[in-house]
Amino acid sequence: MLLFNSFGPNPRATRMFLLEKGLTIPQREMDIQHAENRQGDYLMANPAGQLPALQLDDGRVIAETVAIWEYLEEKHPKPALIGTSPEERAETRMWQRRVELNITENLYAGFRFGEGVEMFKSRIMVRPEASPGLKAIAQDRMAWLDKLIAGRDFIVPNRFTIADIILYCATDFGATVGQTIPASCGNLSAWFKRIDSRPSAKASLHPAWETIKVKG
Ligand SMILES: N[C@@H](CCC(=O)N[C@@H](CS)C(=O)NCC(=O)O)C(=O)O
Repeated sequence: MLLFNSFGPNPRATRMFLLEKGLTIPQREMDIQHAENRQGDYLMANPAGQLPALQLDDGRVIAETVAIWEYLEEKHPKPALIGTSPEERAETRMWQRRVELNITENLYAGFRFGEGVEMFKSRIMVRPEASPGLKAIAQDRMAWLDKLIAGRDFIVPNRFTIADIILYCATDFGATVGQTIPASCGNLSAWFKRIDSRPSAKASLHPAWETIKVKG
């Protein structure tokens, strides 16, 4: 297996997932700042042109962060970061979808069409006029989630899961690009500190973050 790795919150989330699992996979480093991922061999392997991607021993390439994690969890069930039963897995996937569809996808698109527009305009269709609205939706949905997680340690009750990893890496990134957790969100802020104190949180940061000054 070979993991295509880079700076960025999705590859970082995958590094955090691997650390939590205690897994080590050989890696090939890609330079997303200079769009190495948007050309040549990499596009043949992953037509979406994004990181991370996992090349299997039979040559197949799995892209999309959660698809990679689902595969790895099936191969290495312990410790479970998705779930140990159909019920637990369904519950995790429900919260994962809520986190992604309401918060993280809007936060990331708000960044790509805003602060990231110069980097992304030659890579994808960008809509700068949509950036403020996308950021506002992410903020509004964080306030929604804040109420739902009252009294909980994690996004999914009583279990650390991929929903925590996804939201943590997005909000840590967000805080360095002008999209902080709203000050009114006490539950979410406490949750963030809790996840931030896990060894995998710091250890998953890419060394480039010190230069770029963005958490990824
Ligand atoms: N839907 C993809 C998104 C991956 C993604 O956005 N990757 C970013 C890094 S966090 C990337 O490759 N950015 C560089 C680019 O799009 O050219 C997933 O879930 O893996």
